[in-house]
Amino acid sequence: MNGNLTFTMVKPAAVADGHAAAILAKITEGGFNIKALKMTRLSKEQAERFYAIHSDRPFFNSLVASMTAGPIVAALLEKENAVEAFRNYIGATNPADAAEGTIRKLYGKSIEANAVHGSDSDENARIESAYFFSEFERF
Ligand code: FUP
Repeated sequence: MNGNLTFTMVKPAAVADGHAAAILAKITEGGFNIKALKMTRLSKEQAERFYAIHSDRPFFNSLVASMTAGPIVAALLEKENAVEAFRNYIGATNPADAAEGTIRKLYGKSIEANAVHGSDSDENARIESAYFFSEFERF
């Protein structure tokens, strides 16, 4: 059975462009309940660990630089079948390919500055949210 939690980050470019509040509003309009929320900034080490699966890819250094360029907004989200529902809601990785009305289509600027992260599995949702939130910060 699929879980009911997923993890998201509003990425630095979208925060810098002033879209954090609009993106959070869109997330709640989509029926995702915010269980934890934090504005923070990733260190280089944190970003490298977060995207470690991509460490051999040519875009890795650029991705880490973009993810550490400014503050992010991290959130733990709840909805039935949360991981799949949220990935559908944000749209394709490349905003150019994302469906109309999705968060990445609305607020993404490039494949790297694609507005938001969304966990790709229940296990990663647990691991990623644990990076940012203690059990006392989840409501
Ligand atoms: P997603 O699960 O949709 O976030 O996409 P991926 O796990 O495939 O990509 C992880 C991150 O790498 C995304 F933020 C986008 C970025 N990326 C690039 O910057 N260049 C690429 O060619 C592919 C992905």
